[in-house]
Amino acid sequence: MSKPHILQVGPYPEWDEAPLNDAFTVHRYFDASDKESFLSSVGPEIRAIATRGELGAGRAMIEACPALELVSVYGVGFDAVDLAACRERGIRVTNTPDVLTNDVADLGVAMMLCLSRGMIGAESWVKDGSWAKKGLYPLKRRVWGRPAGVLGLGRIGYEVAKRLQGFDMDIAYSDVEAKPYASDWTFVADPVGLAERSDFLFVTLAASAATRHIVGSEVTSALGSEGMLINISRASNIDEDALLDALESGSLGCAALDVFEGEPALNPRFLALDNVLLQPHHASGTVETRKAMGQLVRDNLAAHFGGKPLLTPVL
Ligand code: 8YV
Repeated sequence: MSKPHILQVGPYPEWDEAPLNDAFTVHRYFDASDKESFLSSVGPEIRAIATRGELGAGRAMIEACPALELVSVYGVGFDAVDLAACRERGIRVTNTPDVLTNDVADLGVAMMLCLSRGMIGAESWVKDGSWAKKGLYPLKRRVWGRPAGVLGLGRIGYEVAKRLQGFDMDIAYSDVEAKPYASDWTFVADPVGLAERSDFLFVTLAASAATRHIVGSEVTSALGSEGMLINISRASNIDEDALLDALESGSLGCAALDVFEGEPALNPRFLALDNVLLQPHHASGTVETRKAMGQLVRDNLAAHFGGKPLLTPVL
């Protein structure tokens, strides 16, 4: 039996490539120099798209594949997949929730600690000889016991809040409604109100049109000149120009960011700031989690082509 043809939008770790190529005839979009003519030549054969969270699949790609049945996303976020285009044609969509939750939460909390305690600068202090020449490293701010807010108490937000509990923090969260499983934490419906009572604000919202720029100048001002914003979700949840203005003026204390508009080509204004911790969108980037994500991408593809229920359907 001939193998189903799939379009691979971006590279995966090497351990995913062999099993993917064994099971499918894989067309590597990211290797094509002329993407448009590549799509018009292989598009008619494509029955599934295997993509990554941040790469997704836009309408033009979906429309270039008239026989498309499934988009399988390596990532929990599916905001870069044109769901309307998929719905119109009954195309199924899957993602990789759960398997990455704990690692993403870990990185968020690690960024908070790293930035608050000045660990990057402290390492330079050791390596460049400042410790010996200038003496003690400047004092930084404590984390434990301070008020923290979690904007979006889904799977990842919940795991962040659980970890913050270990630091005896005073935890509050915003979501569309109070969550029955969060009775230990304070519910604050309004993100500005949440920011007002928080020294650290984690953005853990699934991105959508409804959450676009939910963090803007009102939220950053409410967080204030001593506050820290931590984003491990999507850049679109934050008005990046407003964030940069706030960081440059000092109306927001600092920010720890794993995601950026137009990444990996981030706004150069970020690079000139010393009150940021910048990370290359790697919150799910552990060997263990990435192996589980790759397996789930393939399991969803196999379930679909085997006529079985999808494991983690979005649509
Ligand atoms: C990326 C992510 O998919 O889960 C998500 O939504 O953005 C990430 O896990 C990852 O960077 C791999 O490309």
